[in-house]
Amino acid sequence: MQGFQLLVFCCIWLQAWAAKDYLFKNCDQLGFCSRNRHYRHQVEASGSHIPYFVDPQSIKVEDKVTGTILKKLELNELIWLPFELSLLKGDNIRFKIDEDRSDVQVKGVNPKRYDETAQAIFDGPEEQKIESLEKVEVTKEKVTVVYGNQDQYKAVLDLNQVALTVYYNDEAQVSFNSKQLLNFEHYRPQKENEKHVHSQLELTFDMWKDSFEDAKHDTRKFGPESVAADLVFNGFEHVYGIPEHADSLSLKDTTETQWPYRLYNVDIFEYYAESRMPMYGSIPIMIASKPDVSVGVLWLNSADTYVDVRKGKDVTTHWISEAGVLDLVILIGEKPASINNNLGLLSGFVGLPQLFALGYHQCRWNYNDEDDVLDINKKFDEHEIPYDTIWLDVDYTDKRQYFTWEPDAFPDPIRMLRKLDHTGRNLVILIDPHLKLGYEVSEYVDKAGIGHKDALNNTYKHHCWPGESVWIDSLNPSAQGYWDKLHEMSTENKVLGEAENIHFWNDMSEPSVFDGPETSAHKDNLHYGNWEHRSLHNLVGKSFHELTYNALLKRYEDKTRQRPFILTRSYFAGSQRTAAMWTGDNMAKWEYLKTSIPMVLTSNVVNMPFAGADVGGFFGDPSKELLTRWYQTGIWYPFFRAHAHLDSRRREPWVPGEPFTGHIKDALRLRYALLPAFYTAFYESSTNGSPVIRPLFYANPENPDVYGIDDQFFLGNTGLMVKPVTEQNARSVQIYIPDNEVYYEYTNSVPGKAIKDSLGSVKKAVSLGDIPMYIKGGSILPRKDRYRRSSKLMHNDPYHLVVALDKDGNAEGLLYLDDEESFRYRDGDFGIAAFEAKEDTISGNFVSGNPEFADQLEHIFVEKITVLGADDVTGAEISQDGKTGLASVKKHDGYVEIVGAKLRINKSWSVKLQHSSAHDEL
Ligand code: NBV
Repeated sequence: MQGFQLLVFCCIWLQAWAAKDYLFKNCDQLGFCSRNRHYRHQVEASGSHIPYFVDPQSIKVEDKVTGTILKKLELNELIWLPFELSLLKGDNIRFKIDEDRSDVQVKGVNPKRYDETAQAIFDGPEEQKIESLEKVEVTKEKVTVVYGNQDQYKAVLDLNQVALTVYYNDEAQVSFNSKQLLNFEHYRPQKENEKHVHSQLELTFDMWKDSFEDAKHDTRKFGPESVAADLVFNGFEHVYGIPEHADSLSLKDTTETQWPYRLYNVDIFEYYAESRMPMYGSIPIMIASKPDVSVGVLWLNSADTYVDVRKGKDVTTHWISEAGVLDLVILIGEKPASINNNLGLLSGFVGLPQLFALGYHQCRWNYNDEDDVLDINKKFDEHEIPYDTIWLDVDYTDKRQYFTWEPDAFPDPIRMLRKLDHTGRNLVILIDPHLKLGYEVSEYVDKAGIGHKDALNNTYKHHCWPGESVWIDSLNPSAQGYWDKLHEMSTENKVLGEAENIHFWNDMSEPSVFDGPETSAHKDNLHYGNWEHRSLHNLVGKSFHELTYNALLKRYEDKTRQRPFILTRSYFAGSQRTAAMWTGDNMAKWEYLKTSIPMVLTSNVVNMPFAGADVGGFFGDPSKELLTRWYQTGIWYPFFRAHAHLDSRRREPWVPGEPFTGHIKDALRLRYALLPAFYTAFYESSTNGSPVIRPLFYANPENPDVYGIDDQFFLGNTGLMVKPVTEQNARSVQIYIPDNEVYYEYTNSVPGKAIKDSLGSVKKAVSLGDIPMYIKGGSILPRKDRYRRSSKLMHNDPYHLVVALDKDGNAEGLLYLDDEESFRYRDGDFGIAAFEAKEDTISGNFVSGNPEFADQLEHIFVEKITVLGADDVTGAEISQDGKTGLASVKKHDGYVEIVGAKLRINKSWSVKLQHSSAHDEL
């Protein structure tokens, strides 16, 4: 479909989708959600609940505690639910409840409850995550488990209530089922349903069918099978996480609304800027923090899930999943960052991206042909604007058949790639999981039986972009070999050839099915292992980008060993290991610019830091002011890409003209100057999970006023605090200074004075060119200031250190270095430069995993040091390699610049500051 035809199709499609709420089920419309909410209301009103208790005789203590929970039905019949209480790496406690379904048989479907979500989330074999429990005490009433190197943790399972309370330093922090909302809908034959239901407490709504319009053919072979429970965060005022939602960072009270936070990956068309409706990805992780304790909950379930949040003196949450086992991990630590570290020990940390992936990405739907691509590429240079990657959306393909090129528009893609490479640039192309019927790739998938299957086990055929399509089942191990072949690096591969600068965008992988219920796959579809789609829906997108990732590892194996770059729209917990995400189809409106910040922060606090939003807004045409402000905000997204819908006008940085283009160019150059800081923040995140951009409560958990702030943040550990302008016609902004440390003005990275009487809110006047920035005393920020066409060309450029002295004249900072593209850093080819300012001396120390790698950095220097808070400095004495010398000092109001020094990054060096008085004495 081309040109006019495409336009007509899109208009019809747009109209059809204009009002879309009716397409998505709210809690009242979903059997499992409304049944559990009803149950909660009944429990709260009557004080009674379905009896669940642990059979004390069943308890066994080995590496973990195992036993049986008994659920008592109205007629006193008992249902047996095996449970496990175990300790996982990082002092994380896990509680899992399953159901013995060995007697259940449903033709063609795996009868077990799906229990492979944990393995999909964990970054290694599940067994290797388990630590042996050592201090366990069992009485008739309870099981007590003490753990942690100082016995600082205690988990107590009350056997009569099946309530689990986790203590830290003797204070109860998180409780499971203390409100008695545990509800485990066990298997029962439909005709016996009545005797399985507590008539006073339970609703039978949609147990055996789905009455929602486009889901009414759902076969629901197992009937009701939801799992639900309450989790109380004791003494916490705010909770965060459970993306993806277009909402505030601190989660809202949902108990009186139709929309608890819903986790169900869908292609949500024209989403609202503020909503608890489901979106493209989901990460079932919630975190909370108070001055001396932070906690987290990881809900190991990939089915359709709702979370109700009630805020009060504690935060009470009610988690409800449609199917699967009830499985969760409770994490506790002192600081919010310790929760990120503990999560990472289970699900892995963000994969360290190639440096180019942190540069600027230029995308639109579509760049039309090779000339268009090369023209855009050239214009960046003409305007002296740095950029790294140009993107091709769906229409680069021949009739939307992935793994083909439109032959007239892209007659020689390898030639085009070579030309891009010549300027250090890359290309990203889109590959989706739906494969148009009637061409080689879809035919292979169909015949080999590696596609999604419908409820009758036939290849699933439905509609998406290209028309009728099949979907590759990325959960089927046999799909990998075929995907590897399609991505192979070889001259025989006519599509991708041996190009080294081509990367991938996996879109529509929720999966998006135009004629499917809620725009997605039918819940009774089958995947490899005969698992119903309903139980694993939320991890399908992750399995798809992992399929691509594994194929790319093989593609690069012999030649470049480069780290794959993949952007995915759909994701799940664990996606951080192999892909970046973006927030999908936003709109060119101010409220979407604003909401992008809490959305990206939320992703960061749940260990998925490589996140961004379409700069400029996907649908519509931004005003020049909005576009400028969006670039000034977008440079802080860890993943920084501009993108636009097919119908929107061209809006590359030079299009709006002056003064807008100038401001956009300044913002882009600032992002490039800060690449060393971003790269170091990613390195840190890849080793300890700390967010790349982080909310204020990470640095100041002691200050209760920072917990609700989500329009201001820090970049990694750099001390750089930013408040992008997101209001139309803004003349001023309110900045919140979170503590009594000294903060220096650093707007647009122009050094300035310390803010007086810092703590609290300060008003700052802004103009269109301003990006309000501050740097906290005690920090050292590494930058590279030379303009280059792309990040690749900056590799050997010198550094500029910005030293912001704290009240005592001290500061510290880090810089991570490696080849910026390959996995060789894992063999020791990396270095860390640690910088310090103390007692009037600034110093650098370098450690490397490999002396040969260190030697390769021989020609990389620190050429400039800016010192904020030291305006009386008059001289600087340099020591390096046993030699000393003097550097020039330029004095400014409030800061000094030390220039002309060539300090080797791979060696130790120091710069002694001389003050006017000291100078006089000399
Ligand atoms: O491939 C076209 C678009 C893409 O530009 C966008 O970024 C994705 O989120 N894609 C969705 C398909 C549907 C667009 C209405």
